[in-house]
Amino acid sequence: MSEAPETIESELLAGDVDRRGFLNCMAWAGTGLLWTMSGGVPRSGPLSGRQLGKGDLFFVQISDSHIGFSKAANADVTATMQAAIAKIDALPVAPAFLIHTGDISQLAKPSEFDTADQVLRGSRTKDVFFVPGEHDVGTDNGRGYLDRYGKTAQRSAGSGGWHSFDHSGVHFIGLVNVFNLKAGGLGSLGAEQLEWLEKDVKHLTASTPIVVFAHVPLWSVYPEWGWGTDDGARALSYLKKFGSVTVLNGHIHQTMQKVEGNVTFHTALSTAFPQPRPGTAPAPGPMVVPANQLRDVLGITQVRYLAQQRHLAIVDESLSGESPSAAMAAGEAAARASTPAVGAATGPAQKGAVSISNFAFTPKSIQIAKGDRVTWKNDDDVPHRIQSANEAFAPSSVLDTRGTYAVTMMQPGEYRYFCSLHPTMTGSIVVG
Ligand SMILES: [Cu+2]
Ligand SMILES: [Zn+2]
Repeated sequence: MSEAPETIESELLAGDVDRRGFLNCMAWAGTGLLWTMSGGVPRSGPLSGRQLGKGDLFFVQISDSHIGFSKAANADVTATMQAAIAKIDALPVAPAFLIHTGDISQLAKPSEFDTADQVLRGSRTKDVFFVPGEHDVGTDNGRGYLDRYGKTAQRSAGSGGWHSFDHSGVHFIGLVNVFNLKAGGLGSLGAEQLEWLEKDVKHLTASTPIVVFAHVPLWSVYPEWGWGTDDGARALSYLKKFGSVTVLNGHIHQTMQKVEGNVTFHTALSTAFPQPRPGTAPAPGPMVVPANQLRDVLGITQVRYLAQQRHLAIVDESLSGESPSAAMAAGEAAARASTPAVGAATGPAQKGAVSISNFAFTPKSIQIAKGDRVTWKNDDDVPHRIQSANEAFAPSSVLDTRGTYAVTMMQPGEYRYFCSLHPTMTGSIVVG
C-alpha cells in the first residue's frame, strides 16, 4: 500500500437534519460514517486509512452492553459485546483507551458486571473509563457500580463517580446523570456535580479541547421519551469559553449528531440492541430487527483527536460494516404492526391492577377504596421501578418483565408516583 488516500468528504443534505437540528445517519457508507466539522459545516463521509500523527489521540467509545439482557431483541448480549471488542482489537491502530458510556449491565447484578469485566479484560486495550447508566445504579442506588468502577475516577468529588482526566492535551470529563431522578423529569446531574464541574474546568485555557462523556444525552434529543438531561444546559454553560467541546453519550442506542456553536454532541450505537428512532414507534425500548440484520444496528464509535487542527473526528461503525438504516426501518415497521390499538388491551382490568407497558402506567390514575391494594405488573421488555413522589410508600425493587409490586393504601388522598428509572413515566393512586 502507498500513502493513505484523501478522505472524501461529502456535505450532508438539508433533509438529513431534523427540526431539532440533529443530523441522522443517512450518509452511512463503506465501513463506517465519519462525522466531522470543517469551516462550521458538518460533513460526513467514509473514513479512509487516515494515520495518526504526532500528538494525535485515538480512542474508542462503546455503550449500552446491557449484560444480563436476554430477550427477543438479542438473546446473547455477551457475544455481541465480545464482537465489538474483537472489532476494536482488529483496528490497525490500538486505541489509547476505551470509554464505556453506561448501561454496562441490565440489572446491576454482580454477575453481570463480572461478565462485562471479563469481556473487557480480553481486549488488547486495558484502560477503560466508565460512567454509569440508569440500569447500573437502579437496584442498589449505585453501590455495586461505585465499588467496582468508582476507583478509576480520578479527582472524583466523592459520592457520584464523576471524574476528569487529561490525555494528549485533551481534557476528559465523565459526568453522571442517572441518580436522584425526579417525577416527570429527565436525566439529572445535580447541584453538587455542577459545582464540581465549574471548578474542574476553571483553570483550563480556552484552547484546551474538551471531551464530555455521560450516559443520558446532555441535549434534549426527545424529551417525550426521557431522552435528555434537565440541567444539561447548565453544565454546558460552564464550557462556553472552550473552542472545541465534544459530548459523547449513549442510552438511546442509535447514532445522532448535533452541532451547536463549538459543541458537537454525539450518541453511540449499543453493543446489545437498537431502540427505535424518536417518535417512530409507540415507545422506546429494545427493538427486534431481523436476526440476520442485528449486527447492522450494533457497533462502536472511534474518535480521533487531530492535534494539528485541534479537531476531533468521530466515526461510527456497525459490527457488520453495513448501514443500520434498513434494519432500523424493518424493526420500526414491525413494532408499529404488533402494537394493539389503545383500549384493545387485556379485557376488563382487575381491581387495583396497574399494567406497565410501552413505558406507561395503565390506568394512569387508579381509584381504590381505603385499605385496598394496588398491584403493578411490568408487561414491558424493560425493567421499571415504582417510586412514590413524596415517599408515601416504599419504592419497589427493580421489576423485570412480569415482575409485580403491591402496596396497601390506608389513608384517603391522591398519591403520585413515577418510575425512578424513567421519570417521565408518572401515575397516581386516588384513595377514596
Ligand atoms: Cu421505567
Ligand atoms: Zn440507559
